[in-house]
Amino acid sequence: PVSVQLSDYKPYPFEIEQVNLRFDLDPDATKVRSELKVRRTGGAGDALVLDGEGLTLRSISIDGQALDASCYEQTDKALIIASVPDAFTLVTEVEIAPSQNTALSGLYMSGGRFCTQCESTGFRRITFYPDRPDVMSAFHVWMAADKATYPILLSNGTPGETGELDDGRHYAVWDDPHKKPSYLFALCAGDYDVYRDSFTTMNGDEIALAIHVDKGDAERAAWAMDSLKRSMTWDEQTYGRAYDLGVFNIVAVRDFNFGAMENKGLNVFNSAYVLADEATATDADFEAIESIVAHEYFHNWTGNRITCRDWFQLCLKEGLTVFRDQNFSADMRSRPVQRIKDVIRLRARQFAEDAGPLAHSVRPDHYGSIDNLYTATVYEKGAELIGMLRRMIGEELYRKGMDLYFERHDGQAVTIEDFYKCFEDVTGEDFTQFRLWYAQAGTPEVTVEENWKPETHEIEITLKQKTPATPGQPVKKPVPIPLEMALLDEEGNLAEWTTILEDEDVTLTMEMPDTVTEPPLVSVNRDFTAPIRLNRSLTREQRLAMVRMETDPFNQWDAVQTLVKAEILALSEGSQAEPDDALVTALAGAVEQAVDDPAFAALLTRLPEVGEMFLERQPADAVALNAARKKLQSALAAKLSGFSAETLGKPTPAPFDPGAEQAGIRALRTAMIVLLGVSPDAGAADTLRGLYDNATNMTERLAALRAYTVQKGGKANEALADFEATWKDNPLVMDKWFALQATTGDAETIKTLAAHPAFDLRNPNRVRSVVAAFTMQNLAAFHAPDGSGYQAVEEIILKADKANPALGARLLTAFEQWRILEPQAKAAAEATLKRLQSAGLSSNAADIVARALG
Ligand code: BAL
Ligand code: ZN
Repeated sequence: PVSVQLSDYKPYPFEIEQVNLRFDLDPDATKVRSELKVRRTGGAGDALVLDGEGLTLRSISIDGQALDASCYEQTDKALIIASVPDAFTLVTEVEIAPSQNTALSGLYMSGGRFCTQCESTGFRRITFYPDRPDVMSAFHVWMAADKATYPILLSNGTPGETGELDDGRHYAVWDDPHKKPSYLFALCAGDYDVYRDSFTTMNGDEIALAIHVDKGDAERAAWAMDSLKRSMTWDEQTYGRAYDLGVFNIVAVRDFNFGAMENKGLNVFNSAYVLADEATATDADFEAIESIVAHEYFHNWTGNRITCRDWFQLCLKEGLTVFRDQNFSADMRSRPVQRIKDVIRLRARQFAEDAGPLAHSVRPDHYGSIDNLYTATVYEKGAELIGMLRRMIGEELYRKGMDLYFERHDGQAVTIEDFYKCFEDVTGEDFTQFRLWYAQAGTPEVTVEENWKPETHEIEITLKQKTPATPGQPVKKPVPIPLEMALLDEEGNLAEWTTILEDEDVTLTMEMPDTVTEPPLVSVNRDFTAPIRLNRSLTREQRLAMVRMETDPFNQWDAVQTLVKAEILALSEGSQAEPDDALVTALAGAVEQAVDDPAFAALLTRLPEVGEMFLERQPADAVALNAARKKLQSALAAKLSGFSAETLGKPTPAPFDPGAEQAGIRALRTAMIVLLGVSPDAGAADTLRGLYDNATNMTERLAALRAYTVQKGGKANEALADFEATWKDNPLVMDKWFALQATTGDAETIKTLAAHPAFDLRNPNRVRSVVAAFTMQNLAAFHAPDGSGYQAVEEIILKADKANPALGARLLTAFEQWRILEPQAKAAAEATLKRLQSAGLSSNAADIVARALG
């Protein structure tokens, strides 16, 4: 695709003062009438250019006068009217076919109901419009549909008049008083069950809350509703932001490209992130629902009231809103555990992206396809940058800066520069160098060198930074890196401070009291203050001491991770035949010691995934890493067998509660179940089968089934069939069934799953449950040296891409690491990418493959 450049930005030369939309809904032929009140704000000679794709134009008029075909030009992407007055009303009528829309962008059908997805460029598939975020307007919507099939008609804002029409049709009016860009438009129509509640804001306004779900699913929306109300309270208490409409609607749909979408007053959610109860959802699901409901709700201020000037600024709303939802989750649960989980995700997804051919900066200066910019870098690294900002200026000034941002830019479409200007104004500081974090791709590496001087009781600490080259950015400048640091001995912290590493290197000299005769341990990047990779040449003894002496929970966990990674590498490379017993004993000891914080103890048992090991040493051999990981896990299982029996011997908490306390206990129980899956104990399989049969919640049932499948291999079919028979009518649970097999099986498993009658290429959740589960979480099979893993998914990806380019492109990102693989897998991956490239991909998918091969 042609690259779009940030430097080419020009304001739209017209203001759209009001948008009146009229929808006659029909799955095969929906009529959309759009009336735009337009006023020129740019040059007298500027043509009116409206985006539009796949629209059948039925009529067009200006101020009531039909336009002759010679007055306008229609291309496959736009409607261009060369000469227009300075102020006028444009009316267009178009026809679209939602039932044919498999891209799930624009207006489409899901489960027999109408729904929309307009971010980023879906609105142009509904009507002709300047479909860009800096054109903000007031929307008035009238819609009509068959009443029996579509009894509920929803759009943004507040509901107005409703009534009956001829032929069994009815209509509804919605008005959104807040000006918004087209990407926040939404419309849903169908027959739903509704879970209702209400919320009183800090201003005393009563808000009607409603979650619309499939028939029979209403009670499964209770947790999402609870999460919504807690989010509303949190945003009032933490950011002083109240909700601003009388109604807040959520609609759950099964076919959805994103996790959810923040449309003004009408959030549309992937049903996976709405529906949950103890029988059908795991604790991870409950946690994801809580954070995604919060994320979409928080967008109301960070994204909707203040939006992005252009899509290059996507991180302005996404990074900031992820930062907000992560802090909400930390407040709802355990802050250290949340931090560790956020970092696991960042390292697994964003660090990999930053180190590969798809690396891009948090605010890129060009893109080929906007759909491909919804990345871990924009979201997760974007969130880390806000976290660093807050650490550097402190909570109080951060809040002041945010207050100023909300006050100064309410109702505007702005840039990263506008955002940082608010913080410059409240702090008096200059953030020019800090903004390099937004412009430079790549994960900075910080090398730490220590020099203990026993004569003077001084420790010299040298910190050096270097950001590796990334595609198109061979040379990087130093960025400001805030590092929380401490010096530790057996008694605890000797000193604690924050260093901001601004230059390429700095040497700090710390003088210790005379009583300190041994070199203290240097604790760096506590709480993962900066999204960097640390290079340290510590001995195993020093690292073991770190596990024992660390006072920062993140760094204690990370010290364990570092040791474990070194062990997996040694085992995978054959420099060590068996896991080191001292290490396994220390690890098991750390787990047992953390038993009072079961969620943390569970994290200590979690060994780095194969993908997380890829950055440790290259070329990466997924098969060898997987075998090594399993060996270590098995040794840990043996070491913890007594602890495991004790943990699992206690009854699971009842009655079920999805909150952090019980979830922590279940996390430790499921960690023990995972270990049983690789336990050398002869009775492990039977224990797992018992745990599966007797589980009272999906968290433990699914964990037991998975571990049983790992233990029994192909002999687990009976249990898998039992699960399928029980849950065949629940698509979300069946997604888990597919994913479980895709993550534990091989290429043949993928072929079998793809041939299953319930495999549905049109449903992104189902496709992801097979393909993404396999390519992202089963790397030994995906990167099999004979190329069988690639072959297993190639055809499915091609077919998925034909129907849904956003999905096809996303699935292809799994190939991003191909260059660092061992030679056989590397050659097979390259050949697959080249075959795909010549097979006729969508432009979204072609963009990913071209960059991957680049
Ligand atoms: N805006 C797209 C979905 C999300 O990030 O909330
Ligand atoms: Zn978002």
